[in-house]
Amino acid sequence: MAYLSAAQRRAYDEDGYLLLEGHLSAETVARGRAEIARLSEHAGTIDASDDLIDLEDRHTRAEPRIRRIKRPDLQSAFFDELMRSDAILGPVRELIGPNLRLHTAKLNMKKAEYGAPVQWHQDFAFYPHTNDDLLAVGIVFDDMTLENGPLQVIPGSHKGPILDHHLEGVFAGACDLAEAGYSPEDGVALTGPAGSLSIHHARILHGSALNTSQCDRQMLFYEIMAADAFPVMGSMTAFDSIEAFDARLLCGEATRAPRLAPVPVRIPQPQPQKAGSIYEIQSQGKGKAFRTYDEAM
Ligand SMILES: O=C(O)CCC(=O)C(=O)O
Repeated sequence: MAYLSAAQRRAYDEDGYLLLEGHLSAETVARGRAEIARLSEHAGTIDASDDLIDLEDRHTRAEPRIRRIKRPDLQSAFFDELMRSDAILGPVRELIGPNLRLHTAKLNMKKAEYGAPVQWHQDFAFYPHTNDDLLAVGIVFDDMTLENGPLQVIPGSHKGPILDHHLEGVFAGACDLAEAGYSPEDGVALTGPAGSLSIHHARILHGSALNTSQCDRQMLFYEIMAADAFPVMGSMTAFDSIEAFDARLLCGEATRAPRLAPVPVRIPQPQPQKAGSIYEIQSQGKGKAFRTYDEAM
C-alpha cells in the first residue's frame, strides 16, 4: 500500500515538508489527548524541569505550566506503539527508505495564552549526520490554526546551507533569518485539524510563535532518520553505546556502514550551560523573531 502519492513525494523533495490533513482517526487523537493529560499530572509535583517535563518560566505547582513532555515514547506505551505504527512509519519509509532509526521524541505543549515560541532554526544544526535523510513527523492533537502558534516552515530552505546558530561563539539554537536573506513572510503556516501529520526535513528552516489564543496547540514530534545516517562528532544526538544506538531502530536493519553524502554541516559546540531543551538553548537570545510571553506582557 502506498501512503504518499508521487506528487507528495515530489513536493517533499522540492519544498522540504508535507502536511497530511486528518491522517489519524478521531479515536487515536482522543487516546493521545488522554495520555497527554495523564503525563501532565507530574507537573503538579515539581518546581523545576526534570527528565520527564520541561516547564514554562511562570510555572508553579498550584498552576502548572508545561512547555514540553520529554520522550513521550518512553513514558507511554500508547505513544511508543503509535511511533512504530504503519500510520507513522509508512509515509516515512516512502520518503527515506525502509531502515529507520529514532533520533528522539518530544511533545511540545504550546498551551493557550502562554505557550512558548520556538525561534527559527534547522534541526540539522543541532544534530549533524553523515547524510541528511532525517525528518520530523509532527502529530497535531488540537486543531492547528493561524491563531494558536502553528508550525511554520520556509519552503525550499532545506536545499540551502546550514545557517549560523551560534551567539558569541556558543551554540544558541536559533538563526537570524535576515542574515540568511529570508524574511518572516517567507514562512508558510501549517494549519489543519487535529489528527493531521506534518513531515519536515531536518534542514528546513522552521519555528512557531507564542500562543496568545484561547486554544492549546499540542504537537508531538518523532524525529526519524535513515539507519545509515550516523551522527557527526559534536552532534547533540545522545546515545551511550552502539547497542543503545541500535536499540533505536524502528524498522528494517541496522548497519555499520554510514552513508556519506555531501551535506553542509556545522558543529553545535560548544554547548551553552543550560542545554536541557531547545527553549533553554534559545533563551540566550539569538534570532528573536517571535516574542516570548514576558515580552508580550
Ligand atoms: O513546536 C513547534 O512549533 C516547533 C518545534 C521544534 O521545531 C522543535 O522542538 O525543535
